[in-house]
Amino acid sequence: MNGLSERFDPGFVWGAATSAYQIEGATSEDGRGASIWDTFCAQPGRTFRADSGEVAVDHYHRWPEDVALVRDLGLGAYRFSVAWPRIQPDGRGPAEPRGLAFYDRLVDGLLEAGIEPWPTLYHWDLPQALEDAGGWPVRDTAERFADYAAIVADALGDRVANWTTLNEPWCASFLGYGAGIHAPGRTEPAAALAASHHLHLAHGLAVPRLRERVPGAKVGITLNLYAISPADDTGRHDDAVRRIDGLMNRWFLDPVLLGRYPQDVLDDVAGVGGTDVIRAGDLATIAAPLDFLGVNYYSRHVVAAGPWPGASEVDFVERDWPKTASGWDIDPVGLGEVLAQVHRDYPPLPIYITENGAAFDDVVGPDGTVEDHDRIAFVAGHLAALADAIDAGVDVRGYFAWSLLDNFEWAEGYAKRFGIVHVDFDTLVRTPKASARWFAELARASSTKERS
Ligand code: IFM
Repeated sequence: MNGLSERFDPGFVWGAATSAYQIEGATSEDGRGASIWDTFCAQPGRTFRADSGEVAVDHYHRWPEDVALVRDLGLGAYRFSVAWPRIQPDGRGPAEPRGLAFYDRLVDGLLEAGIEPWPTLYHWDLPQALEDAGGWPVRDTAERFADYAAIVADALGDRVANWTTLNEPWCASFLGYGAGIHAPGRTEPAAALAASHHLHLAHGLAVPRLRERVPGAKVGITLNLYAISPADDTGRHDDAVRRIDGLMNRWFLDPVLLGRYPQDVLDDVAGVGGTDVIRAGDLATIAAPLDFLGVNYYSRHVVAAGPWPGASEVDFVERDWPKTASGWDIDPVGLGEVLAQVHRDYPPLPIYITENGAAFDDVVGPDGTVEDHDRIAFVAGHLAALADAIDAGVDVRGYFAWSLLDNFEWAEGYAKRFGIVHVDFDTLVRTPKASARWFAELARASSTKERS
């Protein structure tokens, strides 16, 4: 382990992460309503091989086995998401007791196993009924989210301390309503911007509702942040860097942590529309004080000015660089850059890496094992960069591997395996990969400070 474990404090949180739609399955059980992902997956051509989360990895029924896996790996924390359509099938109104009971059992099971539950309230599975009423581009969705957050807090707040409102609002808004490659599959740039604002508002409205109900709650939000760099150092591409950093990082960091949208991005998108939904007072709500920032880091984008002088287009440059099976550059240095940016430009706040990991084309050996040394190298490289950032003064307190299990990778269906635990998608048998054993040993050695 080359001394890696010794670079983290004994109190550092080691965990693994999942999300509801990617693992639960049982989409029609116990009163669950339809989500935008059920609808999206049913539309031809939206996901690889028309895959969906209908069965996923059947975590809804196999959760005791999955909790036991986390326990056996010796991880202290498990990050999961609550499916809004299980709690309020139509996104509004009274709670569905069977949906709440599922998370109740899960939280109890985690605590009995000595694992800290880290729920996220929204990981992209909006109730379809709310999308039918306009979805995230409509302000009412933010109000409905705050009500839903209050219901979950009332049910679990006596046992759950760490709460994350949203996972990756960039994906939910820009991929879902702009690029259309995620549910609900809309390609309306103005709606994407409006959606991003209402996601921020939903977060800001939910924070006090959580705090009222859960004394001592630690509340945060998870953002996916990217390292952005220019295609060369001539200075010609610096404005492309500014634009993309603005849209991918600062558009989400600034409102939540500074209480304002970046003026340069507002100027960039002035002709797009959608920002007229921002009302006086919204930003004060959105900037509700937080206890932590969740950072999901996967890769870097290298950008270049578009071909026409003076035009605003940006090219994303393909580098000849080692890549994951998702085609993403393996760039641990970027994690350090992202953390340095947050540290430099925003008020101090504890940070947790709530996701980091990689898809690789895992090979199952004749004995059923998966020797995923590429994934071990990926995680080790990122943890070394993380330790450097901590040494440089960034307050990072935990790391969650994405993902505990191979699962439904959204538009990529089951083609991309991110798990540290292999899942046979036919039999649903779980088998820890070499990376799980390595990660468990690192967590154990770090927590006990024994030499690895
Ligand atoms: O699988 C996703 C997860 O749902 C959100 N963050 C990125 C992961 C890998 O694409």
